[in-house]
Amino acid sequence: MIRDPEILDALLDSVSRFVRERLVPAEHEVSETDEIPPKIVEEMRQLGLFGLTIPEEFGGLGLTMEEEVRVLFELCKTSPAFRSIIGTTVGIGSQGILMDGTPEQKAEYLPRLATGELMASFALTEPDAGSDAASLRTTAILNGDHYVVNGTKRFITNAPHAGIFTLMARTNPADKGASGVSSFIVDAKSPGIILGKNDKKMGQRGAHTCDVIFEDCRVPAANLIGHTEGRGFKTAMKVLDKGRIHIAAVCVGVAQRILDDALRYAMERKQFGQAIAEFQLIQAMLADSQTELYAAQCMVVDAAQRRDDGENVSTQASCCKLFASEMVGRVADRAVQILGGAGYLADYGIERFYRDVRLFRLYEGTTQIQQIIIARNMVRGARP
Ligand code: COS
Repeated sequence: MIRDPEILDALLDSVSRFVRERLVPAEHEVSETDEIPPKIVEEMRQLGLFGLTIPEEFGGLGLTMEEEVRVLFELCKTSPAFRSIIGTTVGIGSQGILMDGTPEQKAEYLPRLATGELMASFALTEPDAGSDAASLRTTAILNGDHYVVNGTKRFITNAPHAGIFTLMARTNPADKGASGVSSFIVDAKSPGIILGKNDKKMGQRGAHTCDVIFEDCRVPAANLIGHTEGRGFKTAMKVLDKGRIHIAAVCVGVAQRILDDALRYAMERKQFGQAIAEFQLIQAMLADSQTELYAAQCMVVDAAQRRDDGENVSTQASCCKLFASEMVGRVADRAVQILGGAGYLADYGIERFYRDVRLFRLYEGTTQIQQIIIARNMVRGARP
């Protein structure tokens, strides 16, 4: 749902200009230093990028899902590490508070998340609970007016920058399933939180992940999201439904950038006396990429519109995440092929995208988890 096309167009224009003038020129530096320059992060704050999804009453831009994906199509025509620094605050880190938090919790945290003063991280995954998220073992045991948290969270995006964690932990250790899990807002500065070393990753340099270890960390009972135990897994699943459309939109943006670069190269590069873009075997790779990119874009916009209309989009979100993340992998692979030897060299940037996009098929649910969700929903829906 687009509320005001003129305001949205102005936002899309300023994001697009910011990407062209500030982010694209900084890509190489970010990949070399593994850090987004603080000045750029500050400019992202000024542009309101940390508050894209937080309602206006809490100081954000309150974008609808359709508006959000259209912003992401523009914002992601650059290294995905730039999206990652706002991603957990805009997405999985804040949405649990927005969806299931009490009015007091929203009023306390959302305004500071919207300005980017506070960054949020989503702490679900553990060393032994990845795809099987409901088996998580971190415990949060009520002791007076505090919960005492013990356990280890793994691969936590933006943990080194986080002001708060949206934490999923087991409040009822006797219940080993989803209904024993609750969600909390945890101040990252709380005593008893230890951050592991930054993970060394295949790609997305500039985006940081690490372990978050809780050792007798005391979390005020008032920080239990929605003041209701046993609802944390459902909160996480609802957050991920939205997050998967968000990631699919990211894939579309990055794929567009990769394809633009590959097309430009194919039109400039001459072999056998003409631009390689004139050869039909190159054209086939360009055309297949354009077709799949267009399909993914249409899916993402459709799922976003359905979500804005209040539909349950669990299936569509997984379809989008599955298709768009696989699509961007194929587009990146063909781009390397079109650039040939240059595609394998760091100087041309395509090999960096090739490594960066590999993550999209893994996080916020692997392709195989999306297949399971889609098929399960189909079977459930078809039962009499
Ligand atoms: N929205 C709301 N509620 C949901 C939901 C959704 N999208 N999906 C599941 N639930 C509810 C179910 O309805 C069920 O509630 P009831 O017991 O009241 O019926 C409860 O949550 C448990 O659901 P389910 O039985 O389906 O859980 P499973 O353990 O079988 O697994 C999957 C569910 C595999 C879908 C889940 O573990 C998953 O998404 N795994 C991937 C995790 C992931 O993406 N990790 C990435 C980390 S973030 S970077």
